[in-house]
Amino acid sequence: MEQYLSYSQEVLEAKEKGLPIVALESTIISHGMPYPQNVQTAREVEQIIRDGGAVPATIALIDGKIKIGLSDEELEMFGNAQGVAKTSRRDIGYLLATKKIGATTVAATMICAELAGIELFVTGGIGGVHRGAETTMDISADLEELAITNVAVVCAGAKSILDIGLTLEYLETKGVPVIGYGTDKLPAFYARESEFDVNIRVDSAEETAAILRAKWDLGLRGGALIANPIPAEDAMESSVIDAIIDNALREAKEQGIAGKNVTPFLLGKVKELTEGKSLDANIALVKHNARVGAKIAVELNK
Ligand code: PSU
Ligand code: MN
Repeated sequence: MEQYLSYSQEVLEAKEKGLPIVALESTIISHGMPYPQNVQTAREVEQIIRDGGAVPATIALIDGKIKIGLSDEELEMFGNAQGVAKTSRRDIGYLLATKKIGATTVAATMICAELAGIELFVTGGIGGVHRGAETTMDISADLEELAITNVAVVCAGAKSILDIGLTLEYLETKGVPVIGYGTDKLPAFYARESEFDVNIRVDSAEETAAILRAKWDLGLRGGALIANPIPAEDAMESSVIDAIIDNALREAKEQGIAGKNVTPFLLGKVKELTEGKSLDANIALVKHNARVGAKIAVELNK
């Protein structure tokens, strides 16, 4: 297995010294945000994690290897290059064997983080059960990964391009803890709250780490979702964002967008229709998640 893993110097040293490490995904860079804000955000998020006393490990597939920790040039390439494959669980073997460049989704990043011995992963939003999934069967592989892979994911909840209620039902069925970080309601990404209750509320990193440790000590397989609301000053009005998401969903349907292209299409449309306001919110919430994620990683490492 080790032949497929390639660590950056920073992550290698962190492993040797037993420092807390936080995994980061690369699909958010290649397919979740436009250039150059994607690369700038990726760098700032890494720095926030360092300032929080942990070591960042951005994960991607390059030249037949799973890279754990990217160089500055590699971050730039993922932000700017054409034809970077959006890589989920099903794609990993193919991309490694053909030495193609792959940006890892939440699912693929969890797999690679577990292989590298990293327990905590910070991102913006996860995939979920899409609206209309009762006919399209569009359910993100991220949810199945949370069921089986032992990595906790800090996110800002689920955005309403998804069916939030069905996403929570799916996670409940699969036994995935949904932890509200300082909130009783599942956050809705751009907004601080949805109408749905979380499974557990926590108010500190210590408490979060204790829950994760007890679960894993018992051999209870799978991850956990730690849902951290966007800071109030960066949040968007639910009515505004919901109307825009409805428009984006209609366009996706009209254009017959399907499969792995659905989420990137919707994210791009939402950004266009909010004239970039959604991008500012997205950047702010990812940074906030990095702050919280670093704290939890430090506690988990104690
Ligand atoms: N949600 C976001 N930004 C993102 C994604 C989701 O707000 O960048 C990306 C993540 O990489 C996630 C993936 O794992 O989209 C889910 O894609 P799909 O719905 O096709 O599983
Ligand atoms: Mn899908």
